[in-house]
Amino acid sequence: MPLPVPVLPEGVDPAWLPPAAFRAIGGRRTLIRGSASLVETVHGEVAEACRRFGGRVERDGPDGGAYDLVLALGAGGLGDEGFSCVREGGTTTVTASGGRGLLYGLFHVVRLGADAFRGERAREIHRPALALRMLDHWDNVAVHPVMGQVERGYAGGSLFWDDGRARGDLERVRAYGRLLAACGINAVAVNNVNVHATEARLLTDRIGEVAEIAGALRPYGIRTHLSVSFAAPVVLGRLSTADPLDGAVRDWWAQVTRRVYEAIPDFGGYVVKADSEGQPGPFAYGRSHADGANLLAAALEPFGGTVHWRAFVYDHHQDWRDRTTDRARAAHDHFVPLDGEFAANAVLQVKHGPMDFQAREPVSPLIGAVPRTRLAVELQATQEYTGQQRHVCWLGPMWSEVLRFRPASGATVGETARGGLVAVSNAGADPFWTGHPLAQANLYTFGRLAWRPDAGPREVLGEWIALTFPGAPARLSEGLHAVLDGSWRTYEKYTAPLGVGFMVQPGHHYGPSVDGYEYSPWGTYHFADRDGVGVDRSVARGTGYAGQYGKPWSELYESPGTCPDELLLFFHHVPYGHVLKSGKTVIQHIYDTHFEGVEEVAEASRVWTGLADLVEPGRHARVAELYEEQLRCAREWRDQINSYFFRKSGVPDARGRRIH
Ligand code: GCV
Repeated sequence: MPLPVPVLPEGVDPAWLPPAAFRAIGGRRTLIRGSASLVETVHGEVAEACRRFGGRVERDGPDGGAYDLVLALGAGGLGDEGFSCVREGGTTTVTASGGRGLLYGLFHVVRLGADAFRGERAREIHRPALALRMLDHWDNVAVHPVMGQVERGYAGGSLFWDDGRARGDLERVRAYGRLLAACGINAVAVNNVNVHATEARLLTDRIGEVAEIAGALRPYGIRTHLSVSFAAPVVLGRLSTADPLDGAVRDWWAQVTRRVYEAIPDFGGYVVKADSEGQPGPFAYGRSHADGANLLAAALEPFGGTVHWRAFVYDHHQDWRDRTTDRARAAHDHFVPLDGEFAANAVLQVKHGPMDFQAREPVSPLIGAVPRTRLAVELQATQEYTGQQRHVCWLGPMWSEVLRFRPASGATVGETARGGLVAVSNAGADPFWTGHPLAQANLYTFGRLAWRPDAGPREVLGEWIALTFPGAPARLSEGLHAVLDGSWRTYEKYTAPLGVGFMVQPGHHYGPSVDGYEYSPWGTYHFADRDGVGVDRSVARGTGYAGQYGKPWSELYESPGTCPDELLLFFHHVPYGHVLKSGKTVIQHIYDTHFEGVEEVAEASRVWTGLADLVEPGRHARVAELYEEQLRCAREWRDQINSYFFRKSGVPDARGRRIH
């Protein structure tokens, strides 16, 4: 039986799957062949396209019929997720070995649109470069008094949890799964890595609710994962210890995990934040993080599950006076000595930068430094530090730079992420899914880059535009490129300069506060004084962080003369008069970029205004309104940063502009 396409609740935006995106598939004669549960999903999609746009879909018909499109299971060797696509003699044929592959093949045809049915197409084989393409939701089941329902969520409440339990009506979750499948995502962790008391119970007596969500996501090829507390044996099991080497603890995890698989046979595994920002972990028992991860890996192993163990372990009670402790060093210091000790089904999940999802950071030196460990790279689609989905900040170019970076090991980050690519989701119950309608582009881009980390981000953005705005005239797609393509660099220009990071308001992290974290315990300092600014992380004079990289990066980052401009203040404390490779002094660069950043936002807002006749009014108005806020906030950043550095340095702007 074809699985009906999810019906979106009234007023919810179809994002990159508006019905019109399927126009080219409707009006054709389609054959679907093979049986597997996801084939029914494919059948449902095609049947819906035919219902809207005409055409016919047949199941398991004979070869040789005059079909426009054949979607067939059968070919071996393509893996569960790969597919081939060819057009010969007037028939476009997608073949796959597994149901997921067939579904991805269908969405490939949707992306091709009418081109899929023109002329001849040589056979192409498509396979994801990374087996795991995952979203982590930082969703709380209950509304947390400080963090709200979704920690660092800027898109309304949770898609999964409402009123203290799993949503009764999971049609929206099905629709979410469909959107994710259409960009290649195949795994979702459904709760916050900060596991509070209510959420801890999802593992045991509330696993049924997780199973309901898993049931809604499954038809779109998405496996469900759960964040768990390392202290669960104590908190839930009433054991006196959570020591990973204790036999009773191991038995407890084994039994609980068996019950999880009884409820969710295709369960993906656990995500763990341990010994991090107050979460419990193995350090309390004098054990290593490999001991901790391997405990859960052993419980999951009989069922084919994986533990994603986060490497975000650092001292968040640092004394700001202590110049020897460097938060940036922490992940490498903790985990490199453990390389080779993790079980095969334990994945070390590493944030892409050494600090915390700033607008500019170097690539984490841990990536490429643990060759005997399966590593997943974590990105942040939710824009905690990049405008909180009130600012347009398309992160495709940043992620692409990260994924193409070659650590000393020689392979790119994308190739090194054998354990997968993960993003903290930016989606929620907001009618546009992502708060800012243009932030949908980040979610889509993440999925496509996880499928193919070497894809050109601009090309991916073009796909998103073509799907989201079917039949968009050139003026609309050019306008969307104009406001999105450079938006990350614009954001970088008006916020913290030259890689130094933070300077945000403490707690919620929105808007400027240059010294907001300067005397805090969080290890996020800029050290500005009257002479200069930046953190000396050199080996010769500083914290030694630059030495955590292999060559050539360790040498390049070591000296201000060779360090890339955009990371200069991350690696060095330099005088305001230091001349950058661009030929400007640091202080003049700060002034210029902050004036430019605001002008670029104003220009993007003007471009958007000019698209009013081409964009549906509700969407246009929402973005226009958010541009007003972005412009206000960018001016605030400009004036606070420029005034701060003018007051510290006493150096006037060479161009005589007003600095407050
Ligand atoms: C879920 C940062 C965020 C926290 C988040 C943490 C993490 O510190 O501000 O909200 O916690 O990262 O990644 O675990």
